[in-house]
Amino acid sequence: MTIFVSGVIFEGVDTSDPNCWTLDAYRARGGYKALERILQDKMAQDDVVAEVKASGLRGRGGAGFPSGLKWSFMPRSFPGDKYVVCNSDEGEPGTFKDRDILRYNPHSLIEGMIIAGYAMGTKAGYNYIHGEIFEEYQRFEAALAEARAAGLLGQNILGSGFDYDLFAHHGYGAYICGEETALLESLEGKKGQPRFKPPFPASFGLYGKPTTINNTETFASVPFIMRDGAQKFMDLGKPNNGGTKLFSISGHVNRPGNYEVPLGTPFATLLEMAGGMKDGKKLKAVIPGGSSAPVLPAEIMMDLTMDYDAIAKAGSMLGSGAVIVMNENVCMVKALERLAYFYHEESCGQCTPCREGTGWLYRIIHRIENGEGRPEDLDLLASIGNNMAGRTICALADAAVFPVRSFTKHFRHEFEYHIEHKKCLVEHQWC
Ligand code: L3W
Ligand code: SF4
Repeated sequence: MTIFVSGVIFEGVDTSDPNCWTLDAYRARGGYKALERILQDKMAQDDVVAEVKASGLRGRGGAGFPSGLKWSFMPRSFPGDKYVVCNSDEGEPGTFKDRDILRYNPHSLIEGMIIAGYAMGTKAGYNYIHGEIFEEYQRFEAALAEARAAGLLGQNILGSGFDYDLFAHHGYGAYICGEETALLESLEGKKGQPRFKPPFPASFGLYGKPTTINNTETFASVPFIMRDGAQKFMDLGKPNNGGTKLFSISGHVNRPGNYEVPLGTPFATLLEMAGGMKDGKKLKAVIPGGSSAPVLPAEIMMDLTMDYDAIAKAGSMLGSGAVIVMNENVCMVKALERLAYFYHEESCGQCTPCREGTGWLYRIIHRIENGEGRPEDLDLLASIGNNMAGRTICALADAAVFPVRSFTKHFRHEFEYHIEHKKCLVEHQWC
């Protein structure tokens, strides 16, 4: 179920209209006006970057890195090719927002990527789309064809002398290809494994050339900023947390779906928008930013606002905005077992602490869940986590450790009960 409230990207988009994605529908909503103005006025590249900086836009893929700052890293005087790349490899458990941008409003992404290409002096951009989504990939290709036919892509865009083209690339479904350097390797036709950073893609990216990678939602926010102004975008959110954010709400709520709301919206309001708790059950815990983000108990969540700083202060991450809601019947051992399996399965295997550690974490949690836990297991989990986090090429190992640490911190009694009594503390149908 997809429900959009209002905001920057989905303002005016009627998702029940099968043609809401088309160029005509996008233009009727004010689409491509920002690009036309930039090209007609021959706006200075630095001024475009400055506007994005002033908007306070932060990366919507997970890290929340300031987007304008990232754009400013692109070396202006670099003599060879440079690239803009969009990360539509949405694979984080709980996250399902970028696919709806591709499905319902693909031109917002295309316009954002053209503006980015102009601002950073590039001639080509690529959108890497997750391999497990097919209609969205086809929809994006169809939107690209419309944009090309309308002279919005290709040579001499809208008679401005600016040449730029965009290409879609369909991945194969590996979670790790959402890590930016693994994505670049995969785009180059190699095995999708992360590279060491630094060098960052800003200096050594696609084919070793300077590259700016942003998430789908990040690029799709740019047309609004360039049309309505940085200040208006900033004012929608709160200081250091400008604009709106798409939250993918899943789990035990009455109306799961995507909700675009201003950053800084109280979690309690978001929960209400999603219809409240299903079957009148009590809220037990929330993962506020996708499976890599530490879980928080209900009593902490109910006092929080949904923005990068508030969630970080509470000890978690806003991440990609995937809000996983768990009710009182969820066994936290079982939930963690499922997450641990995911990271074990998706580790690319090139770092020993991650390849071996994710397997150890999963097997230990699995035995606790299955009534074979040992008294020393919680200490063992902590020790393995300490030998993984921060010791690997990419953040997947950390992402596997964060849930283990947070689940065993906030819900330790459930793990202890499982170990001691060989059964579950909560009433449900799984363990
Ligand atoms: C140049 C520097 N560039 C940093 C760039 C860097 C990247 C961005 C952020 O991980 C997180 C991860 C997941 N010079 C730079 C520089 N950059 N310093 O800034 O970098 P970083 O390393 O903080 O993060 P990351 O590697 O992009 C992303 C978390 O997001 N996550 C994942 C979600 C997954 C999805 C999905 O499936 N689509 O969204 C969720 O929480 O764990 O911590 O561009 O190059 N000095
Ligand atoms: Fe691969 Fe894991 Fe190392 Fe990342 S941390 S590069 S996923 S082995």
